[in-house]
Amino acid sequence: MLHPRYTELNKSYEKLIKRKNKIDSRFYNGIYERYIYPVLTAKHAPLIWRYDLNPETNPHFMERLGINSTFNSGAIYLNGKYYLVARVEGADRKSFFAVAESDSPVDGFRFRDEPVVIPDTCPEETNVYDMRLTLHEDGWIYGVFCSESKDRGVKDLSAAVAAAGIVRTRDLEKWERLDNLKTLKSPQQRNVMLHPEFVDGKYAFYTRPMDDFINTGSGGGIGFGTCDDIKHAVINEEKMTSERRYHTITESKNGAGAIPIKGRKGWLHVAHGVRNTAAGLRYVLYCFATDLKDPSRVIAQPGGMFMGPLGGERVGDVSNVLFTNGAIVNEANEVYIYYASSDTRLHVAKTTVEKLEDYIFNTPEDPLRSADCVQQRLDLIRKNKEFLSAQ
Ligand code: M1P
Repeated sequence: MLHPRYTELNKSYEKLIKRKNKIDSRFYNGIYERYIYPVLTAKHAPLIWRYDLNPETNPHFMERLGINSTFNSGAIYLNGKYYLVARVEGADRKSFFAVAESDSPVDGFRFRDEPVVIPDTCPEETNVYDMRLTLHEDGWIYGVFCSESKDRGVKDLSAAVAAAGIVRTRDLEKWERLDNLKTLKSPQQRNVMLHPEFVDGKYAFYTRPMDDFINTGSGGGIGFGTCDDIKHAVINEEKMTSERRYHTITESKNGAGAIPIKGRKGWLHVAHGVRNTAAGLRYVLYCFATDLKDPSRVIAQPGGMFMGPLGGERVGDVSNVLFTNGAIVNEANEVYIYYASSDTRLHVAKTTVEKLEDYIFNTPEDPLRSADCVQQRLDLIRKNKEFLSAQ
């Protein structure tokens, strides 16, 4: 017999999954629209992941395996369906991946019954998270994620090593694990993603060289490198693309976000930038474009942030964080950016390829100094005054 609580919880679960999302009319910037409800939360985790339904072994109907959060999600559009491969974090702090799918880009995401099983080929791997999904021109869907292990070389208990794990699949069901990426000059890597096209006949990755697990140290920003063999990927040389800069939103670190979107003028990137504050690290999203033929070369980078945490987004397990590792472009050229807030839940924002490109190529660059910022703003104000007086 089913516990009466189950029926009750199941009802609210179904209500949550079927809840229609709405554009948040309180927000406007002309660049994108935000939606009121998150598309995934811890409550979207199916009840069968959390409860033992058998009253004989669970007479009090207790949650046996809690879910803490569902956030940073890879995203892919296949045969008219929207798929998210979310980072799901258990109450035990370990993350795993799970596929949620919907016919709509903004609501209705339902997790498949079982999480993704990644071949367990690295015995030292403790945690996996933040998968970026690339539908590559070679026909495979690749997932590049952070594979974290304990750093046994130092005494500090919390010292860890981040590497880029690589899997591939045809159907988001069966996953083949390839070797972790090796970058000969960078001791650690996180926020690595595979470019969707071959570059000079090679597989191309955006990387994020780091000296340390948290601090990037000498790592100057988002790197780029190519390799011949995706099954045993080795990058000898990383070029810098979008660099960290003093007194900007990328001062502490930055990292690739969603797989680049092919625009008319360039590859469009939505990445994250991090600065340090008295209240801790602040993560925001920012954009840049790289050259269509040479995707290592930044050709436009609007100044400042594209999106920062607002209202309730500001609070969570790791507060003051917006992060993305997935966006979808559908056949109408609508762009859905799946962004997580404060390492707790996943939201969606909507724009179009045309608008994103307009934003990236027509927003002024960061002039890097207050005096020049004033001048930049004065130019805008004076142009507007002239325009208004001509009306
Ligand atoms: O906690 C904020 C983010 O921190 C990391 O990002 P980065 O490597 O740029 O510091 C990641 O662990 C990410 O998952 C997390 O959201």
